[in-house]
Amino acid sequence: MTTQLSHPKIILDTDPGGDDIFALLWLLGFVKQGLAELVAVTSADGNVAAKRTFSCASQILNLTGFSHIKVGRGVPVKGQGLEDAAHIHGSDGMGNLSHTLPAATHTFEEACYSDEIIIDELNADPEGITIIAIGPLTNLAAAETKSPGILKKAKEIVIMGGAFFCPGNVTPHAEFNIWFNPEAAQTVFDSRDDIIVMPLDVTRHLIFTRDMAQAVVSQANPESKLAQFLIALCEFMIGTALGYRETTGIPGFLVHDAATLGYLFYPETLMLRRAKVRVETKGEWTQGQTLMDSRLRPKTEANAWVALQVDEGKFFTSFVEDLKQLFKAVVA
Ligand SMILES: [Ca+2]
Repeated sequence: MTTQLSHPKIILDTDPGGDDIFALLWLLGFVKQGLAELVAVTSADGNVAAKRTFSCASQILNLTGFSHIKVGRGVPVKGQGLEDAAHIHGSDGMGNLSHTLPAATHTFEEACYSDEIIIDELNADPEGITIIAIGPLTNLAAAETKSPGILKKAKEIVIMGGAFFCPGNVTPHAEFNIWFNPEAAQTVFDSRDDIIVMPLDVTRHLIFTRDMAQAVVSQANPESKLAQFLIALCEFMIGTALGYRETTGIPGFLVHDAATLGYLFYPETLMLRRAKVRVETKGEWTQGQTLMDSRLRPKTEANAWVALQVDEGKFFTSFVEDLKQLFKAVVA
């Protein structure tokens, strides 16, 4: 495990998604403060279809003054036909709010595929780039399949995915990102021995509330599109989270994907366990389940560090304060 406390160069692989948007905004806040560099956003098929996640990423970059950052188009998932998560995130992945924002400036049809961007960037800067993957792992697996060994060239790979000692969120046993493409997830876990994992075990404690949203926009121009968007997206996500009883009745929603950035910038908020992670790719009832051996025996061939505890108070103190800085700086 390499802890990066200064200026990481990041590829964000994402399937926006309400919580993806919060993670992207947090990351852009670090970039704005000169604490990180965003090399590319590689969009992925997942919460909604690839074309929508692409334009969502483009719209958020455009809104925040980062339209120069390249966006990759998601690699199609084999055997498509899985249920997406539009019922949680809205049919546009943005709480049905995409029409309130400036249009996308990147063109899906002309964009490079996400796996090509990952391969090219890792080859151009071996050991220099951290991949934050907060969607199904289709793009990363496609890169590894096309160019075996390529994922080892990343400085670090941090993913949001899996559920180890708690229920899943898409089936009783599986978390959405892993369940959506279990073979891809297994490919990524096989690619190196130090994958950093933020599973539901920690992200189910990360409840973002209305009060936090109000704090984030408190010093921003209240008329700005960004401030209004954040408040409206928060309301939409709270509505669906309560409907699905994800927050045990607390009016808030889970910012699963933001856990990855918590790890990178505030590692003291998390406790990680060394583990051999396996993905169920053949289960009748357990497809996409993530497993680790918890027996008190010597472990061999560990492939991951899995977060199992989070100090959510400390986590949100930093999350809200950093977002405030971004919202103060962006006037759009
Ligand atoms: Ca996501």
